[in-house]
Amino acid sequence: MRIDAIYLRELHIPLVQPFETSFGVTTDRRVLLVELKSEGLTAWGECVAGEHPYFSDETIDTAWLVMTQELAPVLASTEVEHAGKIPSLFRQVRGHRMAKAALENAVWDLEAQVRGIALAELLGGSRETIPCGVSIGIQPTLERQLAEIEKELAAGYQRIKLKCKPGWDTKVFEAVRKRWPDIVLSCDANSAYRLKDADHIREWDNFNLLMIEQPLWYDDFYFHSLLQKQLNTAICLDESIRNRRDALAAIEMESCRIINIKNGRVGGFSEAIAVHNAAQERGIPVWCGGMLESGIGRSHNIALSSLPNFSLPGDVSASKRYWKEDIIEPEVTVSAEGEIVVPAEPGRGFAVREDLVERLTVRKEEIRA
Ligand code: OSB
Ligand code: MG
Repeated sequence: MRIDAIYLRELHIPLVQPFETSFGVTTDRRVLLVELKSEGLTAWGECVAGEHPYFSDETIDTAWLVMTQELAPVLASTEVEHAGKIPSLFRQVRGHRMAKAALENAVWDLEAQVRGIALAELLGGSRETIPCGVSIGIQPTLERQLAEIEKELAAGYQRIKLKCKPGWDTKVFEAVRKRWPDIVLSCDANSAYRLKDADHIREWDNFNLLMIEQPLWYDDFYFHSLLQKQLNTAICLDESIRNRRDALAAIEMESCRIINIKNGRVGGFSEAIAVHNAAQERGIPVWCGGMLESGIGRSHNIALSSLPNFSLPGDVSASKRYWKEDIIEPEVTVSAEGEIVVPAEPGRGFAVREDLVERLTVRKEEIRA
């Protein structure tokens, strides 16, 4: 596959409602897209880095820099035979996994088109539909929190994940369980607690949570393993898992019993598949996380979620939860049973609305060999 040109684009798109986590509030997204041109085909990638280095140390500005200065020129001057070889092409650059993923995933998208098969099939996926959950941000009041849950349950979602932080945790779980004793419920602290909070966190064992996501430090395994020993509820790691070796360390140390896979966080589809396989071989279920993606990243997440060990509902939900108008068509929809159909057409299975992308673009750069 000869790469004719790579375009980086920054789009500004407001979210339909603010999304609050323990590390901050997002109201508008700066979406970084990769547009890959190859022999008459156009493939896409999305960089999931945030506007600020709060979830991870990357931002869309660091990603732009590393892509334009280091990664994209290397990719543009290489005749790629298989997307799975991209990680070795980028190996000289340390870190910057979200930047690498955006480019690598565009190559997978391209390869699926070239071969005329669905991206899900190219990745090794087998599910025809994927089970969907939602991640609900921290709300201004308990009433609003309950109303949001009610709305998403009515929409069919199979699992509700509540963002939490000190002061917005036990009393919320208590109120939710009182109203809905049987729904599949989990929480995500995004590293807002410390080991000294273990007694407090242990109270959550009363709420039959499916998992507690990333309660402690964003880069930790050891203290999570100490916490997991004290809990009945499974810990799920998100931020800490950067690659397959991290997954092996976390599983070996019993730092978690479930793993959230985000293809951006681990550096692209190749490593995401490696994490998936390592977890599967050890009996650890995984699910696909989300990063408030536009339709492009969302369609890539759907393809990834079709792999067999993505057995728990993911955070891959409908376009309309985030966007007034998505940049793909059709937009992503969720059935009344809380499922998304994995497209069977060649490539991503969702067309990019290039006119809309162009209108929303505020920065663009071309990279050629
Ligand atoms: O920790 O999973 C997370 C959004 C931004 C950054 C981190 C996270 C999240 C979410 C939202 O939970 C997932 C989504 O619906 O895209
Ligand atoms: Mg998380």
